[in-house]
Amino acid sequence: MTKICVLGLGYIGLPSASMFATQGHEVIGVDVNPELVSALRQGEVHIQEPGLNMLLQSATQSGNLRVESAPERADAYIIAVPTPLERHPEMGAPRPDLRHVRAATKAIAPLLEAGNLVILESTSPPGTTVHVVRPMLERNGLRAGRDFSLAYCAERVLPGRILIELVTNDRIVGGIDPVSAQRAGDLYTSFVEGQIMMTDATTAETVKLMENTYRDVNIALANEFSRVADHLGIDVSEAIALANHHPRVDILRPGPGVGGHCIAVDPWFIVDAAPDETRLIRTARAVNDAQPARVADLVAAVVADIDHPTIAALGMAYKADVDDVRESPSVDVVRILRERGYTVRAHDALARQAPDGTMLEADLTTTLGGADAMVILTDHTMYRELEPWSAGPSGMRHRRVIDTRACIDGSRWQLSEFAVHSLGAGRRTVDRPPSTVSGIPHPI
Ligand code: SAJ
Repeated sequence: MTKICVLGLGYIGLPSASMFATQGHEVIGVDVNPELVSALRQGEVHIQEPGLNMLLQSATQSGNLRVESAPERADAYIIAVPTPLERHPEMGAPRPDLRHVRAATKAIAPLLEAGNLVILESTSPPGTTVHVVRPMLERNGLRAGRDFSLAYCAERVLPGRILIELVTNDRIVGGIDPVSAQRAGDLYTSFVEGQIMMTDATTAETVKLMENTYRDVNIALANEFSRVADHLGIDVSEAIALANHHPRVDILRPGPGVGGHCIAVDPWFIVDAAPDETRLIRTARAVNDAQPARVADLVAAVVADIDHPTIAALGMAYKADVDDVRESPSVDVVRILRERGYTVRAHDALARQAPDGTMLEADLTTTLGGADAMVILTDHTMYRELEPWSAGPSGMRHRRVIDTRACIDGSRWQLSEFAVHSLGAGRRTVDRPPSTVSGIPHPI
């Protein structure tokens, strides 16, 4: 078995370190956050991810996982630290921020010995492994390829399914030479059941970015189709469902914007690497980044006839059934509405705090009680399963729903005399006014 040092115990590093430990490797999990280190040593997991708690327990109980604040000599080093963006509006496009990658590489360099393997897992701009990590590791005289192996291998797991996809997904491994790729691939075979494909490091880095950029551009297309549907007065959800019956069409879903620390971030790594070749990618980013303001405009239109309306915003996480509020478009929508003077109560089914640390509403009934409009921003299961009478005994003051994820059955809510609006719902709002059917019990 191999002694592995994993640097960065976040969404990817912690599951990976635990997975290697349960497979019998000796693993030192390293993080620079002392609170995180002590929490993990107590077996407390800071990430809401199905199965992760149990995996960490079994990894710790196996005696193969030790959590430390600094790296130690090992046979293999895996760098899984964050690679955020540096956003300076005056600078134009956001730039990749590699400070954590550089810090982790600097921490490893003095420990490096002949025969070691170093793998960069962090999503990184093309060329990071070869032009940033490699020279830093070679400062002590060892040569990558000759004395130690160096590879790149990003994960492609879907938050909410991390433990499943860590095992089942195919992996792309890129080496600075074929031996490095092979050695890294061999290490992952200890738990990866998917296909492991080899290439060079820069190609592997670019492939990861292409995957997420592909998704961002296609989400932008769905969002633009919803604008077209509003303009034409047709229902975009119906149109997309029909179009996706074509054997080679798979249009994604409109929403309030693109969140998370990947899809909204990674395209900028490609733009940064090839600024003159990436007009489409930039435009798609602009389309998606314009969605929160578009949702705020829709909310404003729906409550335009009400003095000092109160808005109940449901869902602060960036996507369904996760508690991650980082880079969430929901947070942008709430911020914009509040900047415009609206009273907004922000609730989330899973997250307890907004990114700025403010507490979110804890009780849905209280959040909805007396509100003039409810805007669903994240399609958590709790919200999908909402019933029109969910607003509790006092109920909402006005029965208006803005469903930005098209995740509730609008016709059922209309039967309870709710006016239902959503993105690209042209016809649903215009041709199909809420029908009042006598005999249906009033929801509140
Ligand atoms: N979204 C839409 N409409 C859609 C799909 C998504 O508005 O049809 C929004 C979501 O609400 C969310 C954002 O896009 O705000 C991103 O969600 P996501 O589920 O597309 O992606 P992530 O960030 O949770 O995970 C992605 C995945 N990449 C791809 O699907 C190509 C995952 O496989 C990656 O491993 C992950 O990024 C990552 O860490 O890179």
